[in-house]
Amino acid sequence: MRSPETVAELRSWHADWAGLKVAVLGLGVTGFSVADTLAELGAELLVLANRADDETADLLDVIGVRLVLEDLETELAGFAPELVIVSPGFAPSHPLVLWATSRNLPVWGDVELAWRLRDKRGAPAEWLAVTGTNGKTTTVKLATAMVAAGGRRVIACGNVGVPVLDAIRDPVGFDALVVELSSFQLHYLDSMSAWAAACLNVAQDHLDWHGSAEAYRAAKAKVYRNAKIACVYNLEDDATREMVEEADVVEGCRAIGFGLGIPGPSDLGLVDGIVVDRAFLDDRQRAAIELATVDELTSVGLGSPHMIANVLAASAIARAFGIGPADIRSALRAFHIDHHRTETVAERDGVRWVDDSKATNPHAAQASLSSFDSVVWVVGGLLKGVDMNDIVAANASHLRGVVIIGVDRQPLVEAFGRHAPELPLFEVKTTDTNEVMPMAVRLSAGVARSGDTVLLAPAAASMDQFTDYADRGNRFADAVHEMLGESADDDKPSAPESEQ
Ligand code: UMA
Repeated sequence: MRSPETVAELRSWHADWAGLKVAVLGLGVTGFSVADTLAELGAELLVLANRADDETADLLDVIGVRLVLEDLETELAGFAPELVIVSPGFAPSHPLVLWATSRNLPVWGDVELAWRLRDKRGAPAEWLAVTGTNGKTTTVKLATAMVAAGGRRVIACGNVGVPVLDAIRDPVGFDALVVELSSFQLHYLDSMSAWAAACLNVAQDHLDWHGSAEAYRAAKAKVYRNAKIACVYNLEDDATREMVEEADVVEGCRAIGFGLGIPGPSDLGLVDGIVVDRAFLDDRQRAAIELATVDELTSVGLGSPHMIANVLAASAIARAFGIGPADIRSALRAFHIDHHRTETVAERDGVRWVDDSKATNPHAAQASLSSFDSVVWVVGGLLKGVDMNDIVAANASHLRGVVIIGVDRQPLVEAFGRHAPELPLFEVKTTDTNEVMPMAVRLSAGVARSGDTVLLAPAAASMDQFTDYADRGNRFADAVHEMLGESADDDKPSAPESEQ
């Protein structure tokens, strides 16, 4: 039996993983990538999960790894692992995780394992790490496009959908990985030393998983630990600045701020409608470099304040990695924003129908609510333990009406009763998934007036009634088109990258 100290010293693909007894918790995208990697390295594996889809279970069988789906705690104890690797869906309070932590066993996430194994192909890629409550995926895609425009080999991975272990094993090899990190992944990550690290913003989310707002913030703050070149933070979000101030970083690492105002030296920001870098140039006391204009951003759907903030953060990351201003500009001009992010799906009789299904928490929903004057708000889903009173109170004055969907409706009904008792309020009570959106759309149409926006910005996760946020958004758009008698959009998006 190897001691926790010996296991902690396994820091390379070429270290001695053979025969190491590893329990892998979960068999989704993450669990499979972990099992597949460690099988290649000759470890002795047991995968434990409450559920697994048949296809992944079959694949596991093909690579000769044992899976158990019942009596998990007994099986885990019987296996007596030397290391436990946890999928992000497993909260620290999960009985299997508690079993391991209470025995002082090393408990890592897949990203911790990937960091340790990143030298498979010789000189490892640098990591450009992005976290935050909202905007992660767009920022990761922007930064990836910028680094690629600069002629470097790069991949977006992590919470965006491609497990980091798949990226580090890719035969192509990369100069940089742009890694989207959720708070779950950060909780189980300790060794990473990113080239550049960014936390875009921090608002309440995932309190049920983390147990408290403090624990959620502490997980996010880990993105900056041991950063090498740049800690990118949001000048308009004090929590991100405080995280950078408190972080232990590699000597010489710089703090780079981004915000929508005029930038100080070492910041990126806006001057007269121009996106400028005042951080990555020698004469930053007196000069700044133009990266793009707000008009250019608007023409590719990146003109709203929160999108400009994402552009600034991505630019800071790319500039920290040595990408030139002309490459950043060309990446921005060619950028395509993903579906379900404040996407107008129809306009008829002065009413605009907008799908922001990606707004899976109040912070994201607030960003889109602020973009419209008079709104019929379609809200609700899995609230994840987050309080809805603030967002209801803050927006009551510019709502025409509200349509509440999802299984968790009561907290919303109460919040509206408290802060907007006069507002027309409708509940979609059906449990038939096929009926939820058609009903929500009919109710919205009944209350919307010319000049209004009907906004699907649920401020909640989708899994109570839909497969994921993309399914929720697609069904909304379909229902709108159906009601308006239009044919549905033919370039319908596929599965989402991540659900916040
Ligand atoms: N499982 C159990 N019991 C549990 C929880 C999970 O048995 O209590 C098992 C099941 O076998 C299940 C599997 O674990 O099939 C699922 O594992 P998982 O929930 O950790 O998800 P993965 O498929 O491994 O996907 C994860 C991320 N999922 C979560 O964090 C919940 C994906 O982000 C990510 O893209 C992927 O790793 C690759 O890194 C999703 C997400 O919703 C899309 N992220 C959240 C967000 O963005 O806010 C954090």
